Amino acid sequence: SRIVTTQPFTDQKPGTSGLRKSVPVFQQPHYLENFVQSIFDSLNGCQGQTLVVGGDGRYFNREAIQVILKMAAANGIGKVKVGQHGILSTPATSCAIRKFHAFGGIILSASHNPGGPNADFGVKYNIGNGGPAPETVTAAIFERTKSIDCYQIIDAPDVDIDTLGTSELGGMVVEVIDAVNDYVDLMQSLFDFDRIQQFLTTDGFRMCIDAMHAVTGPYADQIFQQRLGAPAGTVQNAIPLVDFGGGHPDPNLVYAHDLVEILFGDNAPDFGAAFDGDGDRNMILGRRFFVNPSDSLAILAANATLIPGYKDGLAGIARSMPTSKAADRVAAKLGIDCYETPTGWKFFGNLLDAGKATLCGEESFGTSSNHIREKDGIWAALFWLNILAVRQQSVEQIVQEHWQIYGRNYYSRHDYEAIDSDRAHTLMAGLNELMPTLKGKTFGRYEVEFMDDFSYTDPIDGSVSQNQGLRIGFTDGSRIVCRLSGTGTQGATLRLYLESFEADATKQSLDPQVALQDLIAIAEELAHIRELTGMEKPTVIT
Ligand code: VG1
Ligand code: CO
Repeated sequence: SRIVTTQPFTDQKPGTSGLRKSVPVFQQPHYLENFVQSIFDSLNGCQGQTLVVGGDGRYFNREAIQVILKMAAANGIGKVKVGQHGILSTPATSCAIRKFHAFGGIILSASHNPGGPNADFGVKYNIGNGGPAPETVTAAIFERTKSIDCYQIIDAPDVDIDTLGTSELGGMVVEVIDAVNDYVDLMQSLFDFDRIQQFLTTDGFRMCIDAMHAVTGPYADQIFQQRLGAPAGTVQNAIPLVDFGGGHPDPNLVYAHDLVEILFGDNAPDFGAAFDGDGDRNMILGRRFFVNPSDSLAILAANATLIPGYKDGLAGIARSMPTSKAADRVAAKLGIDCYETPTGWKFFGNLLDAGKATLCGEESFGTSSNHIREKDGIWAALFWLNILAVRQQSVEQIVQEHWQIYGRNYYSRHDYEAIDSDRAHTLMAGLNELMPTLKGKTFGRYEVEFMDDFSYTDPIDGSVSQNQGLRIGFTDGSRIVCRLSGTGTQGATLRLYLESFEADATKQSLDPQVALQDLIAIAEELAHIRELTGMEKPTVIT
């Protein structure tokens, strides 16, 4: 192996989910290598062990995999299992790490960010439980990037990653694995495939699945069309493309417009689902009906015992702090705990490992369970389909019945994307200054009960994560939350989260933007968003 001298880059701090930068940044000489070597240098005892490597197929995926394979060999890794064609969805990677008892894995993805020569790329390290590295590990990696002066790599021709099977690379074994099969087997062990198949093929039920030209195409084709018998064409945009067909592979009402048009159009099907770049997010739609992700988590929890994999009930539920409290109401009724964690899937890992939570969710279109340690888009769609097949009701009916029983947590997130960083920090600092004085103040019918900067103490290992978002809580349980994104690559993205509760079933059918208009106005009054961002309205409203 060859030792290459290098100099540190100062900007290799992993964010909410790995290191994300534009492709040209990653293409700078030594940039990727420095980060990968910093990962290896931060792992104790990885020599001789197995790693899983794959990505979402975006531009630079294949090149990065070759570099990682040659560096892994030089660093004494025993074996790398790599997804065929370099493809593995984030949930499939988590599944593989667990199934093969690997030491960890490297996922190449910038998730919901666009791909292409001038778009984004990312690298994420997952630990042996299959989940994103916790903050202790990402902090160690970042520390290492600041002082790194050399990396190790072997000189060898590129490895064939398109043919299944095993080869040797500088003393390391490379095994090219089928990207889809292990994951499909896991799904089949959790859900009633026979029942869903019958539902999809004989009951006149119609659906549309949008893979957004990202990684879930092959998975969705295999599961929905091949195994469950949905007609060809059910999965659209099914071919993964390096630039996602020029789209923004983020399954929300703005970026998944193809699917939204179909589900809100004439002769709309009964069910729609879209997934993001790396397959860990999901958006669920009914006929002319949007399911808010926070509601989705609560509804999955309330219906879990209808699903074979969860028939014995849930140990607990966990949600990220900005996610609505709809899941808390289900947990209370079930007599189980509901945990509130900072944004980012890594914070669920300990709760899942300790058996304290079975289902987890984030308002950002993320839901999953203890079957892996990542969020899982296709899993969420299957969960919904299994519920629909058992209950024989529409998506809308199921959501409305849920609200009648538990009340409705009106919820919305407003994103202001790619705003000037300095302005974003000024805005947050201004809001922060209100902290000592806001308690007890009234705004119309809302009285401030507290304002704080969310801090989380992990109940398993006692680690503390501070500054996870500014929260303003009102005496009636309503909330305004504000934080800056940790996944963007251009300027800053401000996220404003709004929530109020409506127990009265006759008042549950408002547009959330209307139901939340007073809170939206209060947020504007306190944070001066329009003035400081220079934007008249958010880029994305969920
Ligand atoms: C966003 C979401 C967060 C999610 C993260 C990674 O982070 O808000 O809930 O876990 O993306 O998702 P941020 O810091 O931009 O708000 V993914 O699918 O991009 O790995
Ligand atoms: Co993702």
